[in-house]
Amino acid sequence: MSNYYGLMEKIQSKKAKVGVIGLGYVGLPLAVELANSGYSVYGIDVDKAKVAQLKKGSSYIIDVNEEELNKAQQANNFIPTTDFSAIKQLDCVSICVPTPLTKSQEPDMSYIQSAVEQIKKYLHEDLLIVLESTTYPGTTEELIEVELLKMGYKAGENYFLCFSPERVDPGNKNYNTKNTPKVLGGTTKFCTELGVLLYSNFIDKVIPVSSPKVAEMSKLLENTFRSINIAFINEMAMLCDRLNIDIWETIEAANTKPFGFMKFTPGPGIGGHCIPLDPMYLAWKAKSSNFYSRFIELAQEINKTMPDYVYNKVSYALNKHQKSIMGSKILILGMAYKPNIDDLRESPGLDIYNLLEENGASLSYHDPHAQTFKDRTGEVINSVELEYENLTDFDCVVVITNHAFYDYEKILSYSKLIVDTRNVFEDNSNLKVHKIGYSHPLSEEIVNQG
Ligand code: SAJ
Repeated sequence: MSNYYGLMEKIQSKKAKVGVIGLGYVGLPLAVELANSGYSVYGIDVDKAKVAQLKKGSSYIIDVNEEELNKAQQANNFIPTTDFSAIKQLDCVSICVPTPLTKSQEPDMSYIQSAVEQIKKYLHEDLLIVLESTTYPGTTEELIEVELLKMGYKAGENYFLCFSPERVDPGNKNYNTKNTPKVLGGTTKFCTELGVLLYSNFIDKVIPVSSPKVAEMSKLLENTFRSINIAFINEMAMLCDRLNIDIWETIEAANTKPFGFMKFTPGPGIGGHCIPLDPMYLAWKAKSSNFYSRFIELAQEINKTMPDYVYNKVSYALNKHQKSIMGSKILILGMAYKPNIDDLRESPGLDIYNLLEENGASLSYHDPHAQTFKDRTGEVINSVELEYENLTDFDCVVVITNHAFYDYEKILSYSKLIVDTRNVFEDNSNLKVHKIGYSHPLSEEIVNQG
């Protein structure tokens, strides 16, 4: 029988030793928050360089400042290590490893499976295991509960098992690990209670649900909802373009409705570690249950076509000046997947860069945060220096990511031709600006060009 009450007391008194497996954008903030709330935390990662950097008190995660990291280490509450045998002495362990997609767009569970294999090596009675990695409903049961049962460990009896989805939004200055409400579902009532007790000691609001599956599904629902709504507004942008109606003005008008409407904005496509991937986990699970979710697949398809739409917008704009993509000097401003961060994962800017390059553009990019990337041929491309006065040298400037860094008045004043994918130039009277979700009526262009 479990020592449920003993573990409860250890957690409540913060005598419990807690481990975090995976020290990325989810695990490192979690580990530091846990440590600074008074727990002794082992941060376990397979990447020796990450562990070495952390040991030197240096953070590689935008949301973990070195002051917080050093505070945890000075209190001897945070021990970074590559040694999984630390699990032997842990009372609780959270798994925060990646859940990417394979090349065939299926869930890649290898990181979770590797973490579980390590836990199995050092498993002991009364360990509380919390999986945080975003995954399809049923993962906690299939990859952890079933596996440990084969070793004689029954969740809720001689160890405890929960799922609690991460809700980290990198770069978000308002929401962090501590103040973002956290959903948590345990395999049994005891599991849920212990998981809620631990997480409530360093997170402001913890929401218990009846099972790991509900917790797994809630995360995918959140992000699939977002993907579908972004796809919808992207499709409306392409429609409004065709109708010479400004989608951006239309959205602002609709957004005055105080109920029953939620604002999303068109863009060059969707990037990041969540929105392009999470819905595919749900679609895969649906398909494996003989359920085909048309919404999810259609949303992915529409979002994936946005780079082509932007490419065609650039081609249309150059054509108005009797120019072609081939041979035109084009500058992309902003390559990161969203403003004011350096993350290039799945960024649609990369697709647009490749499309323009494949079609013969003389291409450069600038990004104040994402200084370098590899193009489709694997060549390293570096950001150019930005001199606003030199924007006149380019046949077209394409705003892909609207970083706060940019002086948009200077961009407007010095550029000969602009394609705007973020509505940074709201005024439609300037014919040198072509934005997604709107097209100048032909009559206007003829009149204005005399
Ligand atoms: N995007 C649009 N139109 C929109 C919103 C986003 O085109 O109306 C694009 C962005 O440009 C970006 C992509 O979608 O390329 C994803 O943007 P995002 O704002 O969803 O940012 P992410 O990927 O960092 O999403 C995270 C998610 N957080 C977690 O999964 C824990 C997401 O659930 C959050 O809603 C989101 O942050 C947020 O609200 O900032």
